Amino acid sequence: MATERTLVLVKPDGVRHRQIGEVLRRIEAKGYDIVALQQLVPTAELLEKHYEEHVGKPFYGSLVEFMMSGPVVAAVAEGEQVIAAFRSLAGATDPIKAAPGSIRGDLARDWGTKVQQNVVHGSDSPESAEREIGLWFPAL
Ligand code: DAT
Ligand code: MG
Repeated sequence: MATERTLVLVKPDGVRHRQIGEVLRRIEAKGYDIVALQQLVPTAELLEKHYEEHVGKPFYGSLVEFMMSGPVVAAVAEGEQVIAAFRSLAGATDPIKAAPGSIRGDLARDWGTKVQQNVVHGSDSPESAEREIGLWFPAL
């Protein structure tokens, strides 16, 4: 058994399109527990820590601008191998390439040239999950 926790974000496009419930529904339908939940507009400081591996890349500025464009829902999901399982539920980073049936493949509406508007974030490893949960939920 490898019970894990992962950080899930419903990004501003998902909140704007009233997809919070649908994203959380898919996580619960897969058998995972939502153990923490909050809505907030993130600060540039929080995003710089969250996206530390992307600081300095060409898309970083527009990614942060987008992430601050409206409220984000942050959730912690828990269960067996939830980190990989949520990445699978989310689908490929580029919503145009994300398979039908995945969150990004089914729900992304604003794709066009904007890869960043891909509805959700999910941690990519146990180390990132621990670090990201600490940033978004310091009390956990
Ligand atoms: P993921 O969100 O699938 O973990 P990532 O960590 O590589 O993807 O990138 C973080 C976010 O940055 C991603 O959700 C969308 C945006 N992004 C990634 N690569 C990009 C690119 N080449 N151009 C524009 N935005 C990009
Ligand atoms: Mg990532």
